[in-house]
Amino acid sequence: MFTEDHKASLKQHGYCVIEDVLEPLKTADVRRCLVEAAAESERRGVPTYIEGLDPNPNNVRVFNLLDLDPVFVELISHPLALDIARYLLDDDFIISNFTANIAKPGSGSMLIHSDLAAVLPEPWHAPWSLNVIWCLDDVRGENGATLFMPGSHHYVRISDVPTDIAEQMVPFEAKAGSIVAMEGRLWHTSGINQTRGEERALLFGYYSRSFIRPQWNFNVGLSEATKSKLSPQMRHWLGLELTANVKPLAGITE
Ligand SMILES: O=C(O)CCC(=O)C(=O)O
Repeated sequence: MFTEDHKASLKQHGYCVIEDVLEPLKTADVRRCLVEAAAESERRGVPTYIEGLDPNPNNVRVFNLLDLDPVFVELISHPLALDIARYLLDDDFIISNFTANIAKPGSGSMLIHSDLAAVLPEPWHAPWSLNVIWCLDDVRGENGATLFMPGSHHYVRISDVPTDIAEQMVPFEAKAGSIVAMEGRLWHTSGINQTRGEERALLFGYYSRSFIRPQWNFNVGLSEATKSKLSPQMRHWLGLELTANVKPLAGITE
């Protein structure tokens, strides 16, 4: 449940942790689907390691999740995720992307960034985007938990980012089955997985206000088979209709 405390934390800290969203069996099932999705992505020729994004291949990236298994369509439209999106972004949001990052032992940190800065030039005056992070494993500092900079959701410009930000970052802690909701302005990076045998699998459901260009072109990424199973509302959120990510004008029906 998305409580007043979660809302207050999002406002004050730029994130909140909501526990026990997925039951253990469901979490394990989604994780199994993710491992299969990573293999299927490779089979389709979409690599799971991107040079320049991560320092080495121990970060396994899975793009285009929505076309790889229906369970990911279920999660991106999970009522709780939608509640958070509506609260932070108003009713006027779109689905910008849905990806995964499995940090295996030996994985390193990517560039420190904010997700809003990745899609919108400064100044950043409002929380115009949101990442709903699905934790498929227990997440803690040692296994590469996402590191964030406390208070950084108040940075308006690049010049507000301290030069020693890397030394001040702290890890999210959350149990498998939790959601970490992180507003788009919070500066963060992936942690270093220092364990010997523990993987850290996270899904990143990215939502933004509709005036921002989505990160992923679902028109190209989704097969006709996947598209045919989507509701009109999902088609709108994914920009599959004529008006793409533009809020439909009164009088124009999609
Ligand atoms: O994997 C993580 O902990 C963070 C990933 C991330 O920030 C990104 O992919 O933009």
